[in-house]
Amino acid sequence: MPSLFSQIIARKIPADILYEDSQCVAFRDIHPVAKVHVLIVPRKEIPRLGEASEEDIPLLGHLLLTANKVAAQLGIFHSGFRVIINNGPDAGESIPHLHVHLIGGEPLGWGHG
Ligand code: D5M
Repeated sequence: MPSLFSQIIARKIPADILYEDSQCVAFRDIHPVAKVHVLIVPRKEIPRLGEASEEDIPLLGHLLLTANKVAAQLGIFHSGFRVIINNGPDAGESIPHLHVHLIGGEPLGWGHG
């Protein structure tokens, strides 16, 4: 069974998709914790960061550079933004498909995310 995010990537479940390329897709988080809250998700279904391997190093870098790109696209590149990856239960990871949270659009306290 494809993950929820794979179903969004396959357009089986609707989402506000802002960016996509051959390796990843970015769409707005359904429960935003700040004015801008986007998820950057690899097409490859890696369950979580802790299960990424050496072969995923270029993909992991690509996800971070995509955060830069989407931040610029949304006009928050210069005001600042935060990227977060939740890994496992204590971090509150709820969807077992690796995703980078891009958060910003307002001053962020440490309570965000
Ligand atoms: O983050 C999982 C995130 O996924 C959480 O912030 C809500 C978001 N989410 C859940 N369902 C959807 C849909 N259908 N569209 C967009 N965003 C969604 P985690 O790091 O696992 O806690």
